Amino acid sequence: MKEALENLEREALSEIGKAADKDEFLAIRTRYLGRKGLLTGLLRKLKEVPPDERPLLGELSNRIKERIAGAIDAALEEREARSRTERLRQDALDVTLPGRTVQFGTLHPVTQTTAEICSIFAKLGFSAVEGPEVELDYYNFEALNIPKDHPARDMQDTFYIAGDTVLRTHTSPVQVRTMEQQRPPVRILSPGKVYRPDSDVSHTPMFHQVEGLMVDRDVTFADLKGVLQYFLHYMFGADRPLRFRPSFFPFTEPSAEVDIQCVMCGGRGCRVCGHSGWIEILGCGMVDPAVYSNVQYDPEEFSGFAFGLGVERIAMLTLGISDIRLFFENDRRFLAQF
Ligand code: 2NL
Repeated sequence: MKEALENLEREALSEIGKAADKDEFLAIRTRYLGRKGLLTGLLRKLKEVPPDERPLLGELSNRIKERIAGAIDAALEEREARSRTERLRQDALDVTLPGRTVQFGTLHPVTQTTAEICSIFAKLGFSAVEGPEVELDYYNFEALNIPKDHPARDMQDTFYIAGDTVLRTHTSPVQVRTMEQQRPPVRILSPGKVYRPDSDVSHTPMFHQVEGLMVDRDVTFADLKGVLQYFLHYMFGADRPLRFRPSFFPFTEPSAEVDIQCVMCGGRGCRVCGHSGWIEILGCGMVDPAVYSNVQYDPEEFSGFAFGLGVERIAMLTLGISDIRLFFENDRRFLAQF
């Protein structure tokens, strides 16, 4: 009996030594230690041995049971530890590796320039207003004192949607709509897209404008000059010479255009400024009384000025861009530079 028990232990330990995976260990446990297992089978024969030998054999069989169970547990634990170490080795994280760089987008240079223009005028109390790009003839032309036979209304200069509907050719209609809705004091900017059927090296059929309008009691041409000089000195530097030249627009009287000294050649003359040393930067003037009558403002009580400028042109000058078409190709190598 004793020998049989010792053989059983030896065989069990030898099988444990050879087992390859968890299932095999569990199978060994069942086969030797289970309720119908080999050890239980041997113990059943205990009643056949003389009673005085039973306690020792019982004790021996208990120790064998514990040793087999212990060996299985130890082997399972060792396997578990080994596979944990292997997993850790494979999942090793090198915290000294450089991180993956995140590619941030950038605001389009036209968007950046529009925002900069608006933020300079904001210091003077101007706030931005937006409005429709598909506009009624009335707001785009009629209310601005642009007569029916004016060349700006030509098919060549305006995208017509229908008889009375156009793509706005400037953002002035937003300002007319604002004046219809509120009485002076008015101090607004109207940034946005405008459309004209031009397409060549210096014109795109869609471009961006910022217009401004200030109407109040006692607003004079001196206010216009002061406000625009303040803006241009912020935009191009306080030492950049300016000049106001007389001009004409149907919606302002008197009207002027403002030039800055050429930023490329410093006034000596180059291709950018057409060898004049000056670059036209905006148009402006005192709002014509004919416009006030269309929005029920009393021209005896109120006066004001308005101006309009092209954003692409300003962006080209401040950012050193030579071709307006670059703005609309959306080449990331271009866009990522700003
Ligand atoms: C230019 C000229 C200008 C205006 C726009 C304006 C708007 C209202 C009333 C009167 Cl509601 N005037 N806008 C005035 C003068 C010039 O733009 O050369 N733009 C690129």
